Amino acid sequence: MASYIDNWVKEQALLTKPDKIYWMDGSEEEAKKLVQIGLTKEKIAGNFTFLELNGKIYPNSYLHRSHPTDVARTEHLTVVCTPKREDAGPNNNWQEPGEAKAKLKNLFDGCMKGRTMYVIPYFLGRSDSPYSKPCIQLTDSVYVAVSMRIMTRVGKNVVENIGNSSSFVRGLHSIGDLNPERRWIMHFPEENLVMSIGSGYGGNALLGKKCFALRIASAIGYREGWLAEHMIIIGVEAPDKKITYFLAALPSACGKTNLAMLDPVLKGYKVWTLGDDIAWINIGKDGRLYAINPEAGFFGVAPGTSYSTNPFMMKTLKNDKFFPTLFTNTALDVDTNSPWWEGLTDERPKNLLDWQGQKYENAPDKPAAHPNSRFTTSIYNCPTLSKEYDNPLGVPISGIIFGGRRRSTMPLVYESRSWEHGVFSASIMGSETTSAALHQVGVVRRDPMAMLPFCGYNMGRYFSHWLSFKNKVKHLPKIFMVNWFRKDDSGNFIWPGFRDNSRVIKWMTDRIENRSGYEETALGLIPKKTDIDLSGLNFDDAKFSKLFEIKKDEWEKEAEDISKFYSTFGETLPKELWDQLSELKKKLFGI
Ligand code: OXD
Ligand code: MN
Repeated sequence: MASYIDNWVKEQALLTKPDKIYWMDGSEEEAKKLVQIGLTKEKIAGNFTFLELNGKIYPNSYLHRSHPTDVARTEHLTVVCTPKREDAGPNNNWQEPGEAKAKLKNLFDGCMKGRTMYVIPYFLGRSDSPYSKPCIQLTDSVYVAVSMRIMTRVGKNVVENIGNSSSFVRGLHSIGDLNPERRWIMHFPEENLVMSIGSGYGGNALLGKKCFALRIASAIGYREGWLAEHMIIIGVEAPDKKITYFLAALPSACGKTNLAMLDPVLKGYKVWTLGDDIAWINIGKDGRLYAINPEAGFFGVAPGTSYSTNPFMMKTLKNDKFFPTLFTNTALDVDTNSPWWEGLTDERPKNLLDWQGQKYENAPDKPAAHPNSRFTTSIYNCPTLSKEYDNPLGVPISGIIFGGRRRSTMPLVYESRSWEHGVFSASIMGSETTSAALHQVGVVRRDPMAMLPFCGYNMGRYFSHWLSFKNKVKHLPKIFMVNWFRKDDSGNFIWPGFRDNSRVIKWMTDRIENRSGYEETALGLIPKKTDIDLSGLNFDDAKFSKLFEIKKDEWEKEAEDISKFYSTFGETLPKELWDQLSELKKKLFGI
């Protein structure tokens, strides 16, 4: 009898009508063959999928230029399909599953004619982890197939693991005709199914990432009692060699990857990397929270990455342990045949092609690399990879950091007073938007837990789920809020950020160990100037206070905005959060 996998693949092939079907085994040899196909056969928007880069500078690296209208996640075309609208919640676009499938069937019908269908069996998490999930993605893009090998654990063992079970996550993807008019990223959480058509962009097309590891997995986690979060995982080693594990949630393009590979300025401190985007969090046998990174690679934003902002990422990109590394929509330095992006070097190379392959003419408002240009590289290339990365049980979490990009209103750091207060603080997060998704850049939008675009079910219920851990976890982590991006009245960043963020993290580890002081504010506990190591920095009392200033007029607006946001969830928003908001208002305004 044919297995569920065979049957499902056959059904999708009957619908999409590819010329060939190819089952991936995840080997390096195979990856080389697929890259060769991208170099010489398969094209995107008229160009070969891959262009070989200078291996002496960036070994095993290839440049990919996407269709010019396909450069970021398209949240307005991303839909959660549940029988009841309320199950998707106001945080998601919604469509009834039957209607959605009827529309998609038309679009998928014959869409792979003349193309190869790649069958990608992959694990999110290690195959020997009790927390991992087996998945199958189908795609007609060799770029997606190669990217999935980097980002997940692709292998024949997945098919063996699934065997005759029907329990695997299904992802059907086609680039279609790349027309945004015929582009949809549709999720069916009740069937563990994703159908995505019309885009080859990472967040829309590598279904193991945002679609499955966050949207579908968050819905599974809600049903099964765990959390799928938009979080990095790091181990912070102190001079006494003790390692404290943290999770950190920041919205897209707010420096998460830099934080995941931080090179601390403080002597004796080290950061070990376990993940830069997604964490799956379970309650371990000892009653603590444990996190694994379901992914196996980095899909990071290139602009701004350099030897000064993130030396370990630069080393990762030049490491050739794992084949291959991809660059997408960066510029090309013609003289060295290597990728280039704004911020990589102080001086722009003379002879540049822009991200679309055109000769770059210097224009201040037109960057050479796309602002959302990316690199895709294996986590095993990372020199700061934690020894615990391959621990199937994950690492025990002592602190959770939430933060956003705010030029005002939010202090550099505060610690929450309790689990409920921490969940509340994370639920009111806001951040200025960036270019990781297509929308107006630089406006504040509420982005609870940095999950607004990624929570695959009603966020009101998601907040209740978070609150419920209070009674299920024996040693709850401390929750901290950060904002590295506060500006002074002249528009300059007050805090230096980057490597100096380690000073704030040191305060957090000291708070976890109960060896550091704090001061109470309306928002939560903040460090006094003497509680935080500012050695070597020029911070007088006035400048330090600016980092923590709570301005009533800003908070009046903020509280109103939060109330409006909360109201959109109606009955599903837990009462505890409204209570927390009232309490905050009382503390801030005395009412
Ligand atoms: C990402 C994102 O690509 O959050 O990681 O947009
Ligand atoms: Mn992300």
